[in-house]
Amino acid sequence: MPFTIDSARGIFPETLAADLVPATIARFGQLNAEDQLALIWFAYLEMGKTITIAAPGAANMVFAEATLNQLKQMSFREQTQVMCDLANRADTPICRAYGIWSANIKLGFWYQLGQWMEQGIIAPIPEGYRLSANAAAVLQAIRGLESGQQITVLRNSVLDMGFDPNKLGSYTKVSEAVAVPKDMAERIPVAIEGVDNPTILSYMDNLNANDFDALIELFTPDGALQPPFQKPIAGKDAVYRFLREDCQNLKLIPERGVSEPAEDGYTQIKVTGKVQTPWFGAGVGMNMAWRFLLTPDNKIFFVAIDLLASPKELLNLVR
Ligand code: ECH
Ligand code: GLY
Ligand code: GLY
Ligand code: GLY
Repeated sequence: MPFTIDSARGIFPETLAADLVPATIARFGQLNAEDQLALIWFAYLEMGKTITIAAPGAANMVFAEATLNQLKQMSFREQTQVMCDLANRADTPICRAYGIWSANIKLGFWYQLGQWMEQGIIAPIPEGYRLSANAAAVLQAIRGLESGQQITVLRNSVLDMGFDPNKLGSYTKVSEAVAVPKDMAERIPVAIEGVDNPTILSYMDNLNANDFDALIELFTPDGALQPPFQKPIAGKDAVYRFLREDCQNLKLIPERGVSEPAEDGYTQIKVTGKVQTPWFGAGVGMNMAWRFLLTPDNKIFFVAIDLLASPKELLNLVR
Protein backbone atom coordinates (compact mmCIF):
# COMPACT_ATOMS: atom_id res chain seq x y z
CA MET A 1 0.00 0.00 0.00
CA PRO A 2 1.50 3.31 -1.05
CA PHE A 3 -0.10 5.44 1.70
CA THR A 4 -0.46 5.39 5.45
CA ILE A 5 -2.95 7.63 7.26
CA ASP A 6 0.00 9.69 8.35
CA SER A 7 1.33 10.22 4.85
CA ALA A 8 -2.19 10.85 3.54
CA ARG A 9 -2.51 13.80 5.94
CA GLY A 10 0.07 15.61 3.84
CA ILE A 11 -1.86 15.74 0.57
CA PHE A 12 -2.45 19.23 -0.81
CA PRO A 13 0.11 20.76 1.57
CA GLU A 14 -0.62 24.27 0.26
CA THR A 15 -3.98 24.24 2.04
CA LEU A 16 -3.98 27.06 4.55
CA ALA A 17 -6.06 26.16 7.60
CA ALA A 18 -7.27 28.74 10.11
CA ASP A 19 -4.44 28.17 12.59
CA LEU A 20 -5.52 31.25 14.52
CA VAL A 21 -8.36 29.12 15.85
CA PRO A 22 -6.26 26.58 17.82
CA ALA A 23 -3.84 29.38 18.76
CA THR A 24 -6.68 31.43 20.23
CA ILE A 25 -8.13 28.43 22.04
CA ALA A 26 -4.72 27.71 23.57
CA ARG A 27 -4.49 31.29 24.85
CA PHE A 28 -8.03 31.05 26.17
CA GLY A 29 -7.11 27.86 28.02
CA GLN A 30 -4.42 29.73 29.97
CA LEU A 31 -6.95 32.12 31.53
CA ASN A 32 -8.51 31.57 34.94
CA ALA A 33 -12.06 30.27 35.09
CA GLU A 34 -13.70 33.62 35.96
CA ASP A 35 -12.01 35.27 33.00
CA GLN A 36 -12.94 32.40 30.70
CA LEU A 37 -16.62 32.61 31.58
CA ALA A 38 -16.74 36.40 31.39
CA LEU A 39 -14.86 36.43 28.10
CA ILE A 40 -17.27 33.95 26.51
CA TRP A 41 -20.17 35.97 27.85
CA PHE A 42 -18.83 39.17 26.27
CA ALA A 43 -17.99 37.43 22.99
CA TYR A 44 -21.41 35.80 22.92
CA LEU A 45 -23.18 39.13 23.48
CA GLU A 46 -21.18 40.83 20.76
CA MET A 47 -21.67 38.04 18.25
CA GLY A 48 -25.37 37.98 19.07
CA LYS A 49 -25.68 41.40 17.49
CA THR A 50 -24.89 40.02 14.05
CA ILE A 51 -25.63 36.29 14.13
CA THR A 52 -28.51 34.36 15.63
CA ILE A 53 -28.09 31.05 17.37
CA ALA A 54 -30.91 28.54 16.95
CA ALA A 55 -32.49 27.06 20.05
CA PRO A 56 -31.28 23.51 20.62
CA GLY A 57 -33.60 20.74 19.56
CA ALA A 58 -35.64 19.29 22.41
CA ALA A 59 -33.76 16.02 21.94
CA ASN A 60 -30.52 17.68 22.99
CA MET A 61 -32.05 19.16 26.08
CA VAL A 62 -33.48 15.95 27.53
CA PHE A 63 -30.08 14.72 28.60
CA ALA A 64 -29.03 17.97 30.24
CA GLU A 65 -32.36 18.56 31.96
CA ALA A 66 -31.59 16.97 35.33
CA THR A 67 -28.34 18.91 35.64
CA LEU A 68 -30.01 22.14 34.54
CA ASN A 69 -32.76 21.69 37.12
CA GLN A 70 -30.16 20.99 39.77
CA LEU A 71 -28.41 24.25 38.91
CA LYS A 72 -31.65 26.18 38.97
CA GLN A 73 -32.21 25.18 42.60
CA MET A 74 -28.82 26.48 43.71
CA SER A 75 -27.86 29.88 45.09
CA PHE A 76 -26.05 32.28 42.75
CA ARG A 77 -22.87 31.53 44.65
CA GLU A 78 -23.20 27.79 44.08
CA GLN A 79 -24.13 28.28 40.43
CA THR A 80 -21.03 30.37 39.87
CA GLN A 81 -18.98 27.65 41.53
CA VAL A 82 -20.41 25.00 39.18
CA MET A 83 -19.65 27.10 36.10
CA CYS A 84 -16.09 27.71 37.35
CA ASP A 85 -15.72 23.97 38.07
CA LEU A 86 -16.70 23.24 34.48
CA ALA A 87 -14.17 25.72 33.14
CA ASN A 88 -11.56 24.26 35.49
CA ARG A 89 -12.41 20.73 34.34
CA ALA A 90 -12.74 19.79 38.01
CA ASP A 91 -13.65 16.33 39.28
CA THR A 92 -17.21 16.85 40.54
CA PRO A 93 -20.39 14.88 39.81
CA ILE A 94 -21.69 17.63 37.49
CA CYS A 95 -18.35 17.89 35.67
CA ARG A 96 -18.36 14.11 35.21
CA ALA A 97 -21.89 14.14 33.81
CA TYR A 98 -20.99 16.99 31.47
CA GLY A 99 -17.78 15.30 30.35
CA ILE A 100 -19.55 12.40 28.65
CA TRP A 101 -22.17 14.47 26.83
CA SER A 102 -21.99 14.83 23.06
CA ALA A 103 -20.98 18.18 21.60
CA ASN A 104 -24.56 19.25 20.92
CA ILE A 105 -25.71 18.42 24.45
CA LYS A 106 -22.87 20.50 25.91
CA LEU A 107 -23.74 23.39 23.61
CA GLY A 108 -27.45 23.08 24.41
CA PHE A 109 -26.67 23.13 28.13
CA TRP A 110 -24.75 26.42 27.84
CA TYR A 111 -27.35 27.84 25.52
CA GLN A 112 -29.93 27.33 28.26
CA LEU A 113 -27.66 28.77 30.94
CA GLY A 114 -27.09 31.82 28.76
CA GLN A 115 -30.84 32.35 28.47
CA TRP A 116 -31.27 31.93 32.20
CA MET A 117 -28.44 34.33 32.93
CA GLU A 118 -30.24 36.94 30.88
CA GLN A 119 -33.46 36.22 32.79
CA GLY A 120 -31.80 36.41 36.20
CA ILE A 121 -32.36 32.72 36.94
CA ILE A 122 -28.66 31.87 36.79
CA ALA A 123 -25.90 33.98 38.34
CA PRO A 124 -24.80 36.64 35.87
CA ILE A 125 -21.25 37.69 35.18
CA PRO A 126 -20.78 40.33 37.92
CA GLU A 127 -21.69 43.79 36.68
CA GLY A 128 -18.61 45.78 35.77
CA TYR A 129 -16.44 42.64 35.67
CA ARG A 130 -13.04 43.65 34.33
CA LEU A 131 -11.20 41.13 32.20
CA SER A 132 -7.51 40.72 32.94
CA ALA A 133 -5.18 42.18 30.31
CA ASN A 134 -4.56 38.71 28.87
CA ALA A 135 -8.26 37.93 28.66
CA ALA A 136 -8.94 41.28 27.00
CA ALA A 137 -6.27 40.46 24.44
CA VAL A 138 -7.84 37.07 23.72
CA LEU A 139 -11.26 38.71 23.30
CA GLN A 140 -9.67 41.19 20.90
CA ALA A 141 -8.17 38.28 18.93
CA ILE A 142 -11.61 36.66 18.70
CA ARG A 143 -13.11 39.92 17.41
CA GLY A 144 -10.60 39.80 14.56
CA LEU A 145 -11.70 36.35 13.36
CA GLU A 146 -14.31 35.73 10.72
CA SER A 147 -17.62 34.41 12.04
CA GLY A 148 -17.00 30.76 11.11
CA GLN A 149 -13.77 30.88 13.06
CA GLN A 150 -15.42 32.64 16.00
CA ILE A 151 -18.08 29.98 16.41
CA THR A 152 -15.39 27.29 16.17
CA VAL A 153 -13.49 28.92 19.04
CA LEU A 154 -16.71 29.09 21.07
CA ARG A 155 -17.62 25.49 20.29
CA ASN A 156 -14.21 24.11 21.11
CA SER A 157 -13.94 26.01 24.40
CA VAL A 158 -17.27 24.54 25.46
CA LEU A 159 -16.19 21.03 24.41
CA ASP A 160 -13.00 21.33 26.43
CA MET A 161 -14.91 22.00 29.67
CA GLY A 162 -15.95 19.45 32.27
CA PHE A 163 -14.11 16.41 33.57
CA ASP A 164 -11.93 14.71 30.98
CA PRO A 165 -13.76 11.44 30.23
CA ASN A 166 -10.51 9.76 29.22
CA LYS A 167 -9.66 9.79 32.93
CA LEU A 168 -12.76 7.71 33.66
CA GLY A 169 -11.41 4.47 32.26
CA SER A 170 -14.23 3.16 30.13
CA TYR A 171 -17.34 5.24 29.55
CA THR A 172 -20.31 5.49 27.23
CA LYS A 173 -20.97 8.80 25.60
CA VAL A 174 -24.41 10.34 26.00
CA SER A 175 -25.73 11.63 22.71
CA GLU A 176 -29.05 12.57 21.17
CA ALA A 177 -30.93 10.11 18.95
CA VAL A 178 -29.63 9.76 15.42
CA ALA A 179 -31.67 11.66 12.87
CA VAL A 180 -33.66 9.68 10.32
CA PRO A 181 -32.13 10.00 6.85
CA LYS A 182 -33.85 12.48 4.56
CA ASP A 183 -36.36 11.07 2.08
CA MET A 184 -34.87 10.47 -1.33
CA ALA A 185 -37.41 12.87 -2.82
CA GLU A 186 -36.20 15.70 -0.59
CA ARG A 187 -32.50 15.34 -1.35
CA ILE A 188 -30.95 17.98 -3.56
CA PRO A 189 -27.72 16.66 -5.08
CA VAL A 190 -24.63 18.86 -4.97
CA ALA A 191 -22.66 19.86 -8.04
CA ILE A 192 -18.95 20.61 -7.84
CA GLU A 193 -17.15 22.57 -10.53
CA GLY A 194 -14.21 20.44 -11.67
CA VAL A 195 -15.18 17.24 -9.81
CA ASP A 196 -17.54 14.54 -11.05
CA ASN A 197 -16.15 11.61 -9.06
CA PRO A 198 -19.24 9.70 -7.82
CA THR A 199 -17.70 8.86 -4.43
CA ILE A 200 -17.11 12.53 -3.68
CA LEU A 201 -20.60 13.51 -4.77
CA SER A 202 -22.11 10.69 -2.71
CA TYR A 203 -20.07 11.73 0.31
CA MET A 204 -21.56 15.23 0.19
CA ASP A 205 -25.08 14.08 -0.62
CA ASN A 206 -25.20 11.38 2.04
CA LEU A 207 -23.84 13.67 4.73
CA ASN A 208 -26.40 16.32 3.77
CA ALA A 209 -29.13 13.69 4.05
CA ASN A 210 -27.94 12.31 7.43
CA ASP A 211 -27.61 9.01 5.59
CA PHE A 212 -24.72 7.70 7.66
CA ASP A 213 -25.25 4.04 6.69
CA ALA A 214 -24.76 4.85 3.04
CA LEU A 215 -21.97 7.29 3.82
CA ILE A 216 -19.84 4.85 5.78
CA GLU A 217 -19.91 2.36 2.90
CA LEU A 218 -17.85 4.84 0.89
CA PHE A 219 -14.89 4.28 3.24
CA THR A 220 -12.31 1.49 3.20
CA PRO A 221 -12.33 -0.67 6.38
CA ASP A 222 -9.22 1.15 7.63
CA GLY A 223 -10.35 4.53 6.26
CA ALA A 224 -9.99 7.70 8.28
CA LEU A 225 -11.67 11.07 8.69
CA GLN A 226 -9.85 14.05 10.14
CA PRO A 227 -12.14 16.78 11.52
CA PRO A 228 -10.84 20.35 11.69
CA PHE A 229 -7.97 20.75 14.15
CA GLN A 230 -8.20 17.13 15.27
CA LYS A 231 -6.30 13.90 14.84
CA PRO A 232 -7.71 11.49 12.26
CA ILE A 233 -10.50 9.20 13.42
CA ALA A 234 -9.39 5.86 12.00
CA GLY A 235 -11.36 2.75 11.07
CA LYS A 236 -14.90 2.36 9.83
CA ASP A 237 -16.42 1.72 13.27
CA ALA A 238 -14.95 4.84 14.83
CA VAL A 239 -15.82 7.00 11.81
CA TYR A 240 -19.38 5.67 11.83
CA ARG A 241 -19.77 6.46 15.54
CA PHE A 242 -18.43 9.98 14.97
CA LEU A 243 -20.81 10.57 12.08
CA ARG A 244 -23.84 9.48 14.07
CA GLU A 245 -22.86 11.38 17.21
CA ASP A 246 -21.45 14.63 15.89
CA CYS A 247 -22.37 15.18 12.26
CA GLN A 248 -26.13 15.54 12.12
CA ASN A 249 -27.97 18.19 10.16
CA LEU A 250 -24.93 19.79 8.60
CA LYS A 251 -25.26 21.54 5.28
CA LEU A 252 -22.34 21.03 2.94
CA ILE A 253 -22.18 23.42 0.01
CA PRO A 254 -19.13 22.37 -1.99
CA GLU A 255 -18.27 24.77 -4.79
CA ARG A 256 -15.22 23.65 -6.75
CA GLY A 257 -12.42 21.16 -6.75
CA VAL A 258 -9.51 19.51 -8.43
CA SER A 259 -8.77 15.86 -9.01
CA GLU A 260 -5.46 14.28 -9.86
CA PRO A 261 -3.84 10.86 -9.96
CA ALA A 262 -1.66 9.87 -7.00
CA GLU A 263 0.71 6.89 -6.59
CA ASP A 264 -0.38 3.35 -7.48
CA GLY A 265 -3.77 4.18 -8.95
CA TYR A 266 -4.92 6.29 -6.01
CA THR A 267 -6.65 9.63 -6.66
CA GLN A 268 -6.37 12.80 -4.61
CA ILE A 269 -9.18 15.29 -4.74
CA LYS A 270 -9.48 18.64 -3.05
CA VAL A 271 -12.85 20.37 -2.81
CA THR A 272 -13.58 23.79 -1.31
CA GLY A 273 -16.86 25.38 -0.34
CA LYS A 274 -19.06 26.32 2.59
CA VAL A 275 -20.47 24.41 5.51
CA GLN A 276 -23.39 25.48 7.69
CA THR A 277 -24.09 24.15 11.18
CA PRO A 278 -27.66 23.69 12.42
CA TRP A 279 -26.85 26.09 15.26
CA PHE A 280 -26.45 29.08 12.96
CA GLY A 281 -27.96 27.95 9.66
CA ALA A 282 -27.32 30.22 6.70
CA GLY A 283 -26.18 32.96 9.11
CA VAL A 284 -22.65 31.55 9.21
CA GLY A 285 -20.99 29.96 6.20
CA MET A 286 -17.73 28.35 7.20
CA ASN A 287 -15.04 28.33 4.52
CA MET A 288 -13.91 24.73 4.27
CA ALA A 289 -11.75 22.35 2.31
CA TRP A 290 -12.05 18.59 1.98
CA ARG A 291 -8.87 16.74 1.02
CA PHE A 292 -9.74 13.23 -0.14
CA LEU A 293 -7.47 10.31 -0.94
CA LEU A 294 -9.32 7.57 -2.83
CA THR A 295 -8.15 4.01 -3.48
CA PRO A 296 -8.02 2.60 -7.03
CA ASP A 297 -11.55 1.25 -6.51
CA ASN A 298 -12.79 4.68 -5.48
CA LYS A 299 -13.15 4.12 -1.74
CA ILE A 300 -12.24 6.82 0.75
CA PHE A 301 -8.97 5.92 2.43
CA PHE A 302 -8.64 9.37 3.97
CA VAL A 303 -10.48 12.66 4.11
CA ALA A 304 -9.36 15.75 6.00
CA ILE A 305 -11.81 18.54 6.67
CA ASP A 306 -10.13 21.91 7.16
CA LEU A 307 -11.51 25.24 8.30
CA LEU A 308 -9.78 27.64 5.95
CA ALA A 309 -7.74 30.67 6.93
CA SER A 310 -9.67 33.04 4.66
CA PRO A 311 -12.24 33.14 1.85
CA LYS A 312 -9.33 33.57 -0.56
CA GLU A 313 -8.39 29.96 0.22
CA LEU A 314 -11.60 28.81 -1.46
CA LEU A 315 -9.86 29.43 -4.76
CA ASN A 316 -6.61 27.73 -3.78
CA LEU A 317 -6.70 24.38 -5.57
CA VAL A 318 -2.94 24.10 -5.96
CA ARG A 319 -1.47 20.66 -5.40
C1 ECH B 1 -22.30 31.77 28.18
C2 ECH B 1 -21.38 32.45 29.22
C3 ECH B 1 -20.73 31.47 30.13
C4 ECH B 1 -19.89 30.47 29.37
C5 ECH B 1 -20.56 29.94 28.16
C6 ECH B 1 -21.67 30.53 27.59
C7 ECH B 1 -22.38 29.93 26.44
C8 ECH B 1 -21.87 29.72 25.23
C9 ECH B 1 -22.62 29.14 24.10
C10 ECH B 1 -21.93 28.81 22.96
C11 ECH B 1 -22.49 28.19 21.79
C12 ECH B 1 -21.71 27.94 20.73
C13 ECH B 1 -22.15 27.20 19.53
C14 ECH B 1 -21.21 26.92 18.56
C15 ECH B 1 -21.42 26.07 17.43
C16 ECH B 1 -20.45 25.90 16.52
C17 ECH B 1 -20.56 24.94 15.47
C18 ECH B 1 -19.55 24.65 14.57
C19 ECH B 1 -19.74 23.57 13.67
C20 ECH B 1 -18.84 23.17 12.73
C21 ECH B 1 -19.04 22.03 11.95
C22 ECH B 1 -18.24 21.63 10.91
C23 ECH B 1 -18.50 20.35 10.32
C24 ECH B 1 -17.59 19.71 9.53
C25 ECH B 1 -17.65 18.34 9.06
C26 ECH B 1 -17.70 18.12 7.67
C27 ECH B 1 -17.54 16.83 7.10
O1 ECH B 1 -17.47 16.64 5.87
C28 ECH B 1 -17.35 15.64 8.00
C29 ECH B 1 -17.89 15.88 9.38
C30 ECH B 1 -17.44 17.20 10.00
C31 ECH B 1 -22.59 32.78 27.10
C32 ECH B 1 -23.62 31.38 28.84
C33 ECH B 1 -19.91 28.72 27.57
C34 ECH B 1 -24.09 28.93 24.23
C35 ECH B 1 -23.55 26.71 19.44
C36 ECH B 1 -18.28 25.44 14.56
C37 ECH B 1 -17.13 22.45 10.44
C38 ECH B 1 -17.92 19.25 6.71
C39 ECH B 1 -15.97 17.11 10.39
C40 ECH B 1 -18.26 17.37 11.27
N1 GLY C 1 -1.82 21.38 4.80
C1 GLY C 1 -2.20 20.48 5.81
C2 GLY C 1 -3.26 20.97 6.72
O1 GLY C 1 -3.91 21.97 6.43
O2 GLY C 1 -3.49 20.37 7.75
N1 GLY D 1 -29.97 23.81 17.19
C1 GLY D 1 -28.97 22.96 16.63
C2 GLY D 1 -28.95 21.56 17.15
O1 GLY D 1 -29.73 21.20 18.00
O2 GLY D 1 -28.12 20.77 16.74
N1 GLY E 1 -15.46 21.25 14.12
C1 GLY E 1 -16.45 20.28 13.80
C2 GLY E 1 -16.25 18.96 14.42
O1 GLY E 1 -15.15 18.66 14.78
O2 GLY E 1 -17.17 18.23 14.60
